[in-house]
Amino acid sequence: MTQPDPPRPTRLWRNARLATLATTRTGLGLVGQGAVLVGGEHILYAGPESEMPALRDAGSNIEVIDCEGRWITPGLIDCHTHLVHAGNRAKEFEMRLRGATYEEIARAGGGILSTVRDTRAAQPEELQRQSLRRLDALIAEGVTTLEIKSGYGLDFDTERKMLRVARELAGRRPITIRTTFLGAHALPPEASGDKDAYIDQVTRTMLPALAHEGLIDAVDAFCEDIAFSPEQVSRVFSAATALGLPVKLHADQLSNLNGAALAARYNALSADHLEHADEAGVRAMAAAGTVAVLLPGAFYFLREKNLPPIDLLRRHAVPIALATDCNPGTSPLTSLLLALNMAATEFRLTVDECIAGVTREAARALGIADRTGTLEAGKQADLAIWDIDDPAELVYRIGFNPLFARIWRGR
Ligand code: DI6
Ligand code: FE
Repeated sequence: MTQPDPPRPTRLWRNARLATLATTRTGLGLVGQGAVLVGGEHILYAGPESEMPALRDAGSNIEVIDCEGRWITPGLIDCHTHLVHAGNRAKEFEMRLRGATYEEIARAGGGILSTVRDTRAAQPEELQRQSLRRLDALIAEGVTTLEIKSGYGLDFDTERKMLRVARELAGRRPITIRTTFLGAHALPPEASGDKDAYIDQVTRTMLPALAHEGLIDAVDAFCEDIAFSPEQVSRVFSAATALGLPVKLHADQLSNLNGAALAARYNALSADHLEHADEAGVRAMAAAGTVAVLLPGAFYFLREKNLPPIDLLRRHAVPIALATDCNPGTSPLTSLLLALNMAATEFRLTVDECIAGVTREAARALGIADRTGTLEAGKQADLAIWDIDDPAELVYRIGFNPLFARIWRGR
């Protein structure tokens, strides 16, 4: 079998400092005088300029960009969002300021269900319009890959509408979108309190049909007293696994229901939140290779007190990713850079952990580490170029965007 010709070099970014995040290097994989050579959509070389292979054709057709010493990182990856939804919950925010808790509002029919009402009522065009505004805010900070969950439909038609709108965003902007089916997010009002019957509908009707339509990259669930039990989540995960779909879980956010261990039992890509996870859960995640996705925006907005078990995650070498959790109820956050600062300030993550958490480890949490998340030959040419003097500035600043340029698949 003949190998296809390697792609021809098309663009070269030179005179740059690189944070490659390459696993073959330590820390951020820093390169002082670096270059990134791209052929079409893919990286051909990323490393010291002095070691770059000689260009064929004397570089005649290659566009050369002098970065003037700026920093290049992999394009950022937001691996946990509920970006597609209609309306907002500013009124509930005011109720919480007057003393109501998130759980109280949810039990009284507000919370997730109020966003379900708005999302069901919105035409697809309107849902797209509202979602694009949030998407543009993330793109402006160098995000090149984004996960989007359903879960504000809770009926077949609206879950499908959300997933379709999510997928269609990729046609409207230069970005990679990964869609996650979160049918088991909350119990819809028409289920009249029967969670088991609703889970039947999720596993027997919604999931197979939406998977058949090709709308699902992964399956998520909310494991919590106000949502679904571990046993109900298991049924969702078994159905997903039978369809060949990877799973992930909103685990141990508000209480410890052993969600981390449950996720690990199904070889989940990630277990997310984890404020109440214990050592048994962390051990299970380590053994299964499940990524811990930490969501400092939700921790901040709910004024949580329980920190995720950072030291246990480190001790057991569980990979840590970070995301915005962009959603109208617990994390109305559309800045991944701010999430970095929060993760450092609230969780005491190091700068290296923060930056790896929105690049290499976030790619791993989405199961696409072979395609993006680092500056390495063979990966997609997803780059962020920054006007900074040190990578720590990406974590240190609050509400300042130093992005200089953003490249998605070589463009
Ligand atoms: N956990 C969360 O933090 C969000 N969903 C979830 O499962 C909250 C979603 C919302 O309140 O609208
Ligand atoms: Fe979430």
